[in-house]
Amino acid sequence: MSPAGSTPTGTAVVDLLIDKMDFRIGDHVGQAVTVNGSLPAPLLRFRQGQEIELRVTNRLKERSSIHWHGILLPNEMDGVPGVTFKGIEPGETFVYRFPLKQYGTYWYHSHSGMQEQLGLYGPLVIDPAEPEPFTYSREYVVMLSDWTFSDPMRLLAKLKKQSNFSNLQQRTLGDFFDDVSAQGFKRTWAGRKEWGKMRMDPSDIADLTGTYFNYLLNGRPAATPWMGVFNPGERVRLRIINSAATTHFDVRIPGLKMTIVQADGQHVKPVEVEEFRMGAAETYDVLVEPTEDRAYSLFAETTDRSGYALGTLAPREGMTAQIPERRKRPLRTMADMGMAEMKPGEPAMGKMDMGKGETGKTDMAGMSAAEHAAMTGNKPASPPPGGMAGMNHSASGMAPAAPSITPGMAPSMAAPKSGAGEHAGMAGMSGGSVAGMKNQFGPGNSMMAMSPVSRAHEPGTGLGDDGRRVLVYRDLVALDGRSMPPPEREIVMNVTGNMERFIWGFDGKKLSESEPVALRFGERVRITFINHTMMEHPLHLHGMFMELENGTDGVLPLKHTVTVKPGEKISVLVTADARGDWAFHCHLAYHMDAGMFRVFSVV
Ligand SMILES: [Cu+2]
Repeated sequence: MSPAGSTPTGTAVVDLLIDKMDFRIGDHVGQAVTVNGSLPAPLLRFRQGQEIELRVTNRLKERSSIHWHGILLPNEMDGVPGVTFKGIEPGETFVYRFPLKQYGTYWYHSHSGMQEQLGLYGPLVIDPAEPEPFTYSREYVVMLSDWTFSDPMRLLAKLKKQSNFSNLQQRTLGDFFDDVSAQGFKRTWAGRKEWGKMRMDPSDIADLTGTYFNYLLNGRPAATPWMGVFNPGERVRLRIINSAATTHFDVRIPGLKMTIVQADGQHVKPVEVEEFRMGAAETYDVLVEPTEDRAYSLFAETTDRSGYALGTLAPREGMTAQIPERRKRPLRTMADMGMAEMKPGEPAMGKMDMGKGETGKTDMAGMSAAEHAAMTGNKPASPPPGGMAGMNHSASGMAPAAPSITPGMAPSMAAPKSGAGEHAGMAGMSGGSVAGMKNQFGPGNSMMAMSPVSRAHEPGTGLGDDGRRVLVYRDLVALDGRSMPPPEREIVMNVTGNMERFIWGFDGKKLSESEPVALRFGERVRITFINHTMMEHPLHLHGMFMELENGTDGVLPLKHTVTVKPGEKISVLVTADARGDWAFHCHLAYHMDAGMFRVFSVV
């Protein structure tokens, strides 16, 4: 499959040509950035231990680059303009050469501007030197992405400029709680219709949605889906890669169980699930065994439910499968939004729907006692009385109280496994001091996680409450026999944001305001992420794997991308065994561009 040639020394050589070409969906034609005329870029397939030479020629009118995502390689081969090299000028050829130390499913993409979203992403598969701990008779790469006919840079500008959306959202929430204090809950709630008239941004789930995007599977839209053929009874391996610029997907194949065998290219203890969430840039390899002589839908629903990518697995070409219904738009919970602490028996502001409805307007769901009970596992409280003591956002009202219920927890989130999610939550909505918590991070941040904890046992917002067995990070256990010394020190990285201004960063700072994070060559560090924002951020480290401290008793899974949930505190261990300056960033392209990016300097 790979277009590789080889040199007399056995080095695999591939020529890759970056260019523009038309990309069509239905009657719509846009300009894509392609490699060798293909979107996605062609599959590159090599063997572990092989030396490879990738000669990349840029035929665009602007600078370009290719980064080999998740690959352990010499620093100058990493392909990040401004960090590891200058980038590839128009007309220039850059030769990447490095040995492949690892096995697994990875991918490659541009690290320049928004070229990645416009098509410059492709799969990179490294066959292992050792036999794998599982067998299969057929395999497919499944690449998920989010295509836009808009200019992504203009979308970013719009997100920055249309801050009034989220500005409104923030002021409105503040106003709401002020009103609750002043006139009681009932009257305030009666005014909820007014809320519907206000324009509110769905950015608490996703910055950009199906309105702007077409979701693709192997470059094909849902209307004309990609198809993979199988013989009933065969075991099929799917190498699923989320190469979307800014979209997380929930993946399932109705009628089939999926056995997860690799995460981010590395073997894990097999886990059988019916659905799993993929943060942007993550990969999962799954085995499926379709036994029936029928077609199955490979359904990758966006986490905001605004669309889906679709594929078909079938015994013969031309067969179609039933397409699942999209689920209801998920609701961020109080825990996600900073209202985690409430006293039992009080009427709960159950959950708020901050998304745009089908009408483009906003509604607020939740609030019924029954719903509250469903979410908290508590008995239904008496009918919602007026007043919401404890819900005003003054310092006293929000002061963390004694052990308390968790109003916002969806049942799945309040899963009794460890109860850890009970205290996840944020204070805030505006800068300055909120809920008695001081905003330590300045104008680049607008919320504070009140008592963040690991949510590794939770499937994530809007997932896992319909009876399916869903993968959680806690399930991931590495298969390798690695045993590593404990970390020598801890680095805390606060994941921060100011939605009002569409600033994203760490510790309240954009990349341009930051200093590199210094690591001593060879040292072991624990990096603790505290997410003060209301969004998931898929955090990606270049050059080194992160060992995810997910609470397993087994060997920690290796990840190149760790999706940190809203209000979550979770840590990774890193051995600084690769010299040089390495990029570390949120893999949501719009967040990365807005500043959620750091340089890790290993010297
Ligand atoms: Cu992010």
